[in-house]
Amino acid sequence: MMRTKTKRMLPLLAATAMLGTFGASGAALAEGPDTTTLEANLTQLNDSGASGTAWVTVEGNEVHVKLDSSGMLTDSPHAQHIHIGGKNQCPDPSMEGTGADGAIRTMDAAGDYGAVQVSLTNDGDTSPDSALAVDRFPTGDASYERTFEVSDEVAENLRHGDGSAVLHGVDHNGNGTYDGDQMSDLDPSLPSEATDPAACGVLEMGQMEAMPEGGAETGDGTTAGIENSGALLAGGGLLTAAAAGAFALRKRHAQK
Ligand SMILES: [Cu+2]
Repeated sequence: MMRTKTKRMLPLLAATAMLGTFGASGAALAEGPDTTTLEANLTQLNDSGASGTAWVTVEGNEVHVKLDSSGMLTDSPHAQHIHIGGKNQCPDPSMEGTGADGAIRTMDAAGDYGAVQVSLTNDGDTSPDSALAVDRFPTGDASYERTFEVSDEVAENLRHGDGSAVLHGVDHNGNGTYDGDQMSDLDPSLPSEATDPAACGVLEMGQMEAMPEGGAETGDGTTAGIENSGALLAGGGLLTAAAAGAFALRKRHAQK
């Protein structure tokens, strides 16, 4: 379990209050009385076939995220974020976007889900600066879990129930890789497929019981960042390689 010394020494009074709020199973997860829990059911955008579930807890500036996804393009990196702002909602999946054949591109839905406020990276920085740090995002379907710190503003937004979990990367033409002639509206060096939203779910105030068993066992982001720094360096060339591969396969797209 991820427990700090402070939590172990929780006064009996607080422990009793915790039991009252969450019941026995909630207390077993060592969440304090000031913990906000959120859950999002992610459904597909762009006919991606992707779906997922996100569980988020916020205590002070510490955020714990668990995010399971399925139906994502295999072996390809998927940027994943918490967007905050706009109407704090996901776009209508049938909205007409600026992408090929009306595909929804990331900025098309900014008025719905706002801007990237948290980058759900595997390691290192989680700020909007890492929104497209492709070498630090999961590939294919993922069972993601991490604990990290956010700014006061982001923590407050999440505590108010504002925010949406968004998964990116859609293989519109079904050829198994990110390609196509249209470039990303976030980074003109990437195909739009690499950044188009694949699934979105609004974070809603949830119940602690919804967190799967073992949910809090592996989320110590404070050491994960250090342990994985070697892997981070090793993965530095991945984005470039992936982009090169995508361009090399463009001709296959043209033959479609
Ligand atoms: Cu995003």
